[in-house]
Amino acid sequence: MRRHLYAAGGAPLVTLFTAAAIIGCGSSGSGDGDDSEGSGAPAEALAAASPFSLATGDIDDDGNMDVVTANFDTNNVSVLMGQGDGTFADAMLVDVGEAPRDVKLLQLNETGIFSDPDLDLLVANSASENISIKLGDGLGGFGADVGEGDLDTEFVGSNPSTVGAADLDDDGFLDYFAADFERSRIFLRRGSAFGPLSPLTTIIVGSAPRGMVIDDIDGDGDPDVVTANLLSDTLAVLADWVRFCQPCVPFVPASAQQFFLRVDSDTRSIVGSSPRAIATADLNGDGDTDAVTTHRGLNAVGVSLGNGTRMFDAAVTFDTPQNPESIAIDDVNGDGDLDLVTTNGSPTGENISVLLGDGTGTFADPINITTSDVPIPLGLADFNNDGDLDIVVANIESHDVSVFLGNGDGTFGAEMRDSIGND
Ligand SMILES: [Ca+2]
Ligand SMILES: [Ca+2]
Ligand SMILES: [Ca+2]
Ligand SMILES: [Ca+2]
Repeated sequence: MRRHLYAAGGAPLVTLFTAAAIIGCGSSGSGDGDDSEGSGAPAEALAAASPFSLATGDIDDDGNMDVVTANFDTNNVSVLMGQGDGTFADAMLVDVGEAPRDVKLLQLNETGIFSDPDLDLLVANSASENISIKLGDGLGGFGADVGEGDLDTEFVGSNPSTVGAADLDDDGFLDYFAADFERSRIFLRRGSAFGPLSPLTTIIVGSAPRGMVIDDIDGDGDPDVVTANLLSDTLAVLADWVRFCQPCVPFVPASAQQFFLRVDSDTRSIVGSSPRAIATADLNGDGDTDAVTTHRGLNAVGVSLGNGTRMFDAAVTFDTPQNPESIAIDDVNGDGDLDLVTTNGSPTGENISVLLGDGTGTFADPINITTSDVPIPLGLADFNNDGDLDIVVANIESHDVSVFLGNGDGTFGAEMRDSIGND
């Protein structure tokens, strides 16, 4: 199952291989290690922890899937080039802002004056309260900044936890946004040929947005932003993005006006009990996008079926081990039905769960994979090119990544570890 980030007119801008790689935008489908339900600051036990987020993609277009991790305590991103067998070459480090919490691999400058088809890095820095945009050279190097580079410190407020980019206003340029956990809002700037140059817009989304994804929830072909709001137990769907000038000056050409983005539809669905990570896909095959969220308090994932509007049905829960954190959606056993994979147990437990789907939105009891050293962020991709999806996690405690090669039947092989280069 491939997931798409949308460009102008709804055409796929870049195809990512896992729901977790979006982003989510936590995430992406992927969670990123924040354990403090109230403040948004990482819990004490994880204060020096790293890496909080990962993303997958073929950075150098050699057919082998690669991984990047955002390293909270070392203020950098590790670039791990896959070798086609589940292992990675020595990590390359890219400096970013302070305390990076989320990383996405996206094609950020497909359009514009510096356009190229290479995957780029988009990072939310929680302590420096900004985002980093690092353009890839298609070889594994990430250096040049786009637009305002590391952007100014006011870009994303007090605690950017997840970051994303999509062409929300359909002008052909990606728009940049991040969810601010503490201030319960999204901060965004419209994109331009030069990168994210426009004035800042803020939108309140619900209390403590913890997870965020971009997907077409209402089926109109345009990208919507969905946040999972930890303290209000809701999902917010932000749709119908329009640009507007402020102030609109008469007789001044549009090119000289300042345009903001506004959202004209903000819909909340109650999904219950502190949703954390979120991922989206059509889980029951009815053509409508569905959402799945992790719920630590319930030790369960919640499946909220969509109905083609901007609302979701009440969540149906499926048990996981203690404290599910990150989630990814894909078909791990190759039967055509989407399955769920979670990491569980932070900050003390250590396992991964696979919940096989039956194509109706129902999931079987978890198959658990015992791990160590607190895996939190999660990705699914085929790292050894055998056609079977594999799992990659980043370990908060040991500061490395682990790959579990898939057997194609929902089971996975032994843990294979690789350094992320911050030893
Ligand atoms: Ca590669
Ligand atoms: Ca559906
Ligand atoms: Ca399946
Ligand atoms: Ca594989």
